[in-house]
Amino acid sequence: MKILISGITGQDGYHLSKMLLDEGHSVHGIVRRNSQKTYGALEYDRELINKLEFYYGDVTDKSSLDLIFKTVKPDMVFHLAAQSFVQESWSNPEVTYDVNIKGTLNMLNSFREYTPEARFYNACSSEVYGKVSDDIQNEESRMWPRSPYGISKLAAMWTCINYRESYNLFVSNGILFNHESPFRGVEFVTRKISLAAARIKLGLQDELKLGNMDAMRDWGYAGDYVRAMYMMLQANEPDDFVVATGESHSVQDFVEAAFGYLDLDYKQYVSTDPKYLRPAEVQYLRGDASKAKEKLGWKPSITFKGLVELMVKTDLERLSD
Ligand code: NAP
Ligand code: F7E
Repeated sequence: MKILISGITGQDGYHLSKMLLDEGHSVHGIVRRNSQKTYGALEYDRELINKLEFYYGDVTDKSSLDLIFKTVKPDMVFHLAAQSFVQESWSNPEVTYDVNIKGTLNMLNSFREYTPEARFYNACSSEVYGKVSDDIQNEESRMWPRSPYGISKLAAMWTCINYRESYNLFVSNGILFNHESPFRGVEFVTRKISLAAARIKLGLQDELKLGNMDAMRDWGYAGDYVRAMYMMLQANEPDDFVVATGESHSVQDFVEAAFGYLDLDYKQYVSTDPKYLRPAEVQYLRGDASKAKEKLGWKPSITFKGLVELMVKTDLERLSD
């Protein structure tokens, strides 16, 4: 099959394109032109870059998408492109709405125009739950986003549902809870911690400043979550699915596990800095993936401890090379 991925240079783009190539598909990615000609998370794997087809485009530029859809004629589309950093969404709300809402609308319109028989995955997020009303969140839980990012993901998700219902398209939303890996951007808290712990161990850094260490997240492994995306597009019907581990841990738990793995006493290095606090915080998330387990047969493969150790170990190895 021919597969088109927006956001291919991000963490999930890396894991997804690798998995789809292994499955024997031809993988095509939309990349933004940048002055350094870098391929983001894909830069860790030059061999992978050489197996992918790239097209310059931007999801805010509909004409660039039209050209790509016309050229590739994909059988499956994974729409991952987004301004994905929650903190940044308060300082750049317009870009966040343009890319995440209008960008999704543009992708859907090109999809509908050129490949209406194909299948479309949209990357929604647990940030739509925000101020949670249930101890564990599923597809029916109240959605009360707490950031411009969360609002944009809610609007994009409903745009996808509306296109599915209005035009009979195969469009599915994955409501994915936080998922991490050694390919995670360094501004997100898990990678910020794993990289800092490795650097401190090697004497390259002597402190780590964080924001709200009591925030709790349901952290899974990105490699498992891209498998769920693919399963959604192989199902008989389009639908919306929560993907999560069902466990919630605090930022503090992550710090303790990461530093503990390297036999470091985190108290000597970690402190808080108000500049990393958010105007409105999502304090707690824990997802119920029962529907994905029952209907898709999906389940996660890596524990919280296993994930932390994988990230710290990889950062240590990369720095030691
Ligand atoms: P990421 O690492 O931040 O990657 C985002 C990707 O979007 C990058 O390839 C980026 O390209 C691209 N992009 C940004 N603006 C664009 C634009 N205007 N036109 C075209 N491409 C653009 O994000 P991720 O962690 O892989 O997440 C993938 C998707 O899942 C995102 O939609 C995110 O919001 C969503 N999500 C993520 C999580 C998670 O825990 N990771 C959970 C739920 C939902 P550049 O390299 O050029 O910047
Ligand atoms: O923050 C707290 C912070 O930036 C997690 C994105 O992939 O997942 C991600 O969004 C928590 C928050 O991820 C620092 O306040 C403390 O409570 O790693 P994060 P996020 O905001 O949960 C969702 C599901 C997405 O969809 C998003 O695209 O950690 N925290 N201290 C910190 N966070 C950061 N970044 N940096 C700190 O120093």
